[in-house]
Amino acid sequence: MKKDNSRPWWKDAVVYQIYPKSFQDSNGDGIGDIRGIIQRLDYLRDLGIDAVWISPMYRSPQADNGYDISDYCDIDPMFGTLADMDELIRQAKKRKIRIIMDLVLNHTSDEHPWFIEAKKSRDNPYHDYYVWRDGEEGVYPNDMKASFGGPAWEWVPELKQYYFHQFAVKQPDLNWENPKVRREIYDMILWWMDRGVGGFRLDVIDQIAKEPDRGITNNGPRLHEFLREMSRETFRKGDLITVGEAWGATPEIAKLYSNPDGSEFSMVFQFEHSMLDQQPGKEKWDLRPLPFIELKQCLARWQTELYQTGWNSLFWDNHDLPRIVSRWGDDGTYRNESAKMLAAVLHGMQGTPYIYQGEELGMTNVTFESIGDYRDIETVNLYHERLEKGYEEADIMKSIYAKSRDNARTPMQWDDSAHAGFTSGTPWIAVNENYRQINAEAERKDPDSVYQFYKKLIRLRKDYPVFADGKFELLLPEDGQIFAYTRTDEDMQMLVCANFTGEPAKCSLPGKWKDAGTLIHNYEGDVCGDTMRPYEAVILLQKRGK
Ligand code: TEU
Ligand code: CA
Repeated sequence: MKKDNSRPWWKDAVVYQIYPKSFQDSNGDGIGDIRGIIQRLDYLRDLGIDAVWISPMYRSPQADNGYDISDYCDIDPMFGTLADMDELIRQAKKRKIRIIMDLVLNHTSDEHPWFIEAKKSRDNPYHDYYVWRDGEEGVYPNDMKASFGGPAWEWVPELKQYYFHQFAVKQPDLNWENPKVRREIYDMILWWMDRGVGGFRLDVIDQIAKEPDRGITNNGPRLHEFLREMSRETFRKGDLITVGEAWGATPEIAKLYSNPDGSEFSMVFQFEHSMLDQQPGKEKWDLRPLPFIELKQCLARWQTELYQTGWNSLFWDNHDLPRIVSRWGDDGTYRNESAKMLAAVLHGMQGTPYIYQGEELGMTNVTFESIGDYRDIETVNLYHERLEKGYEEADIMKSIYAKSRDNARTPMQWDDSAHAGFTSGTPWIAVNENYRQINAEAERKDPDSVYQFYKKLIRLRKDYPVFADGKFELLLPEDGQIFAYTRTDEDMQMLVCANFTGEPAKCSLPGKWKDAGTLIHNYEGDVCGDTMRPYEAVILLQKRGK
């Protein structure tokens, strides 16, 4: 199959996300580390991915598992050393895997030297690196709230000022209006580029250009000006993959982030689809069943709007989201079938797919008995906040079981030995009990496993350009069970057809395609019948003009 060489490499790439604390521990302290990642690079090569995005490993007090950085140019001792990082980059390169670092540029830790200085006096040269407002103790500048609970303002009595934090109290927001802050950040990015990093994921990048006095957090007026400046000063000097995390993106905004002229990022990582199973206008904890037809409409709209004008990331899971097989599949009877179905539906679309560690095994959510077993600051704060507000404990736990970020953060399940082969010590967060059935070693031996299905999907993307460039068209938009679409390029047309439910579904689409080739299918046997079995999914391909 002919490859279009004018296409940037990352349009044919598949990215794997590692949450380093939970991936592989190499020294028995119960915490995953860089040496552990190096040990597992051959596993990743076998899977066939092109790049690995690793959640932050910089020096950090770990108030938010590394999303609170106290030194951008060093590795936290918990994860290893800078020399280990260099070795990881080198070892990954040998296997043609690029390392994508997670850049947290909206805020630092309150233990960052900049903030320690900033807090010393109003005329300290670092004071203006952060966002301050005068005030009186107990009288907040306004009623803005922080993401992890409580007000977005924290009082510093010595200065008689508040600092602004969109996340935890220990995550003060940086002041991007200050050109010195921007210069420091660009120099730091260039320093990592020199070390051989292959790309960056930009944490909550839509929130950097805040204007708290007007209540503006994301999509501030100067956002794209800052991003273009950053890109010009840094990323564009190399052949990098850059991905901007943007909860507040619309397709219009995404076209700016991922403009094919390369002025900002390679692609956008947006969450519209992932908020559909929460009550509108409420929080993610306020559950509602997934409105399936809206999901189709939402994904289809992004496919259509970004066609040739932008580029999307494709993902179900990350370190902030519950496990997709538990969320929108069936982690019981049809775990294997539904995990594969979800993979096929996602990987058939246009964009760069992201696989979150363990997703390729069909890892599931956890239900820890007590809040004491949870580690995530967001989950723990939510629990106490809702108890205080008078919610029933059982209801709170129900939300946590469905949506806690710790669902994604339990250790990677490598094999059926103690602690799933993740550590020889005591893991920092408990292992999911089902590791004896669900683990990488077993799935690599089993030709019918979720792992093998993912591996094949990754391969298909490399073999058939229609995955990267085919135009998307949604079929059967009103069907309550079937998710079906075509992708069409100059030569080929591909059909992705899936039953999104645990009940048989009427669908004659694959039948009409009876002369087409089957690229992948999650059941044995024919696909030509007019009924699709529970969670059945197939991808068919034919020459155009048929
Ligand atoms: O997440 C952005 C973000 O908005 C999340 O806090 C989100 O609201 C929440 O996870 C939904 O449950 C990024 C990182 O991915 C996350 O891990 C960090 O905690 C956060 O930024 C702060 O850096
Ligand atoms: Ca360790």
